[in-house]
Amino acid sequence: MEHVGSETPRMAIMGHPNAGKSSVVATLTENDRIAIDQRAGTTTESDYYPVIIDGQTVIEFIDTPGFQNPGAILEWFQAHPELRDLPREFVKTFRHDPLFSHDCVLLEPVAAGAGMILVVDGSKRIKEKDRIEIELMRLTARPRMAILNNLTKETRHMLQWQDTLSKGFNSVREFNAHRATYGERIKLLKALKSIDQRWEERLARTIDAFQRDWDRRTDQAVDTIVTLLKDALGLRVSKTFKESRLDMQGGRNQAKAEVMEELESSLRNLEANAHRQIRANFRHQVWDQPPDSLLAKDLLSDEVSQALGLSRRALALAGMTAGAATGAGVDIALAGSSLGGAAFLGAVAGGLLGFAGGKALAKLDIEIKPGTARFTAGPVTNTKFPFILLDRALLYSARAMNWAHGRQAADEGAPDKVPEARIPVTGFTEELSASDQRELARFFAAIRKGKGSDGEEACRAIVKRVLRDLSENRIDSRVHL
Ligand SMILES: Nc1nc2c(ncn2[C@@H]2O[C@H](COP(=O)(O)OP(=O)(O)OP(=O)(O)O)[C@@H](O)[C@H]2O)c(=O)[nH]1
Ligand SMILES: [Mg+2]
Repeated sequence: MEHVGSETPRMAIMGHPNAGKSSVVATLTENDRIAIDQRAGTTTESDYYPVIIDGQTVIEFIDTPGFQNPGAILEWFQAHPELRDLPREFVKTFRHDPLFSHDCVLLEPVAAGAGMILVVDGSKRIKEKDRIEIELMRLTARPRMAILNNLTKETRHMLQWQDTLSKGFNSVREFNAHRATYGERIKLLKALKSIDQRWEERLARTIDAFQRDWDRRTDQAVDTIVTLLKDALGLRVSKTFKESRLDMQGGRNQAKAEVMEELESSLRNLEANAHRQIRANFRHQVWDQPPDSLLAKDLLSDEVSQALGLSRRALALAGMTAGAATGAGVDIALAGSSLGGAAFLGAVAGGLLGFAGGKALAKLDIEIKPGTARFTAGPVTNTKFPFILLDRALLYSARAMNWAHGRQAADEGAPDKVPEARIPVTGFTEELSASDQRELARFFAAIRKGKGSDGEEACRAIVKRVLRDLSENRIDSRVHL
C-alpha cells in the first residue's frame, strides 16, 4: 500500500449513487468505456483508473460506489476524537466486520493516503445524508475537494451547496462531467494542487505532464489536418479505357463518371482516415455522432458546401476569382487517335465534373494514345473545396477535443439536460481574418501546383491557433453541427 509521501497522487471519488461519480472519472481520465448509467447503483466495486502519460502513471482516480453506512462511520469517528488517523483506525477495526466490508474497501485507499473528491448533484436539495458525508470526509483530514456536477439546469440550490461544502472541503468547484473541456480539467487539477501542501509538488508534475501531452496531441492533430489537405489537394486518379469503349458518347460519359467517382471516393477515404486519426488521438472509442450532424453528411454534398467553407465574397477577397472557381479544366493530349478531338472535348466539358452549385471539382486530363485513352481526374481545382475540407476537419477536432468522455451514455434527448449554447451557422474558416484566409488560399494553390511546402508553415500556425482556442476556451457549440 502507498503512503501519503509516495509518488502517484491518488483520488477516491465519493458521493451518492447516481451523483455522476463515474462520469467525472471518465471525463478526467478520458476513458469513455467506464460504465455510466441513468440508473443508480451502476458502480458496485471500486475501480482504479490511472492516467498514464509516457508510460508513467501521473495520477490515479478511484471510481467507487460511495459509502454504505456513512451515519455509522461518522458516529464512530466522532466517538474517537483521540485517534490521529481515523480512516486507518477504522479499516483496522472493522476489516472483518461483514456490515462494513464495503466501507472498508472504500476507505482502504484513503487509509493509505489517497485524497478524496466528493461529487454532488448540485441541482438537488441538500439532505441530511449529504451533511453526514461532508462531516465524515472532513474528519478524515485527507486532502479533499468537492465537485458540483449539475445534472440538470436547476441552479437554485447552488449557493447553499457552496456554503455547506466549503465548511468541509479545502476546495469547492463546479465541474460538469458532460461539458468540461481540457481547460476545465486543468483548472480542476490546479485547484487540487492548492488544497494540500503535501501534494503540491506531485500535482505540479501531473499538471505539467497533462499539458505536455495535450500539446503533443494538438500538434498531432495539426499534422493530420495539414497532411489531409496536402494529400487531398494533390490527388490525381487515372483510368485507362479502350478506345472502342469510347466511340459512343454514352461510353465516354461513362468513362468520365468512373474516373470522377474514383477521385471523389478517394477524397472521402482520405477524409475518413484523417478523422479516424483525430478521434484516436483524443481517445474516443464510444462516439455517437448525431445523425443530423454536418459531419455525417457527404463531404461533396450541396448541404455541406452551403454550410461550410468560405463564402463567395471571402473567396474573392482571398484572391480566388470566380473564374478560377468555375473553370472545369480539361486538358486533352492527342496522340494520333481516331477520335475526333472536338467532339470528344464537347463530351468532356459539362456538368459531370460538377461539384456543389454546378462548380467543377477537379481538373480532368485525357491522354489519347492509339487504341486507348487515359483519363486523369485531379488535382482538385475548386477553390472552395479545401476550405470545406479544412472546416470539416476542424469541426471534427472540435468535437474530439471538447466532447467530454463522461458524456458517452448520456440521454441527450432528456428535457432537463443542460441546454447547449447558440450554434453559429458558419464553419471556422469563414471566421478567420482576411489575411489568414489569403495565407490558406496561397497554400492550397501551392499544393495544386505541386509546391506543397509554400505556405505550409503559415497554414500549420493557423490550424494550431484554432485548435488551441478550442481547447482553452469554453466548449465550442459547433461540436454539435
Ligand atoms: N446532464 C448531465 N448528466 C450527467 C452529468 N454527469 C452525469 N450525468 C448523468 O447522470 C447519470 C449517472 O451518472 P454516473 O456517472 O453513472 O453516476 P454514478 O455516481 O457513478 O452512479 P453509481 O455508479 O450508480 O453510483 C447518468 O445518466 C449520466 O449520464 C452531467 O454533467 N450532466
Ligand atoms: Mg458509477
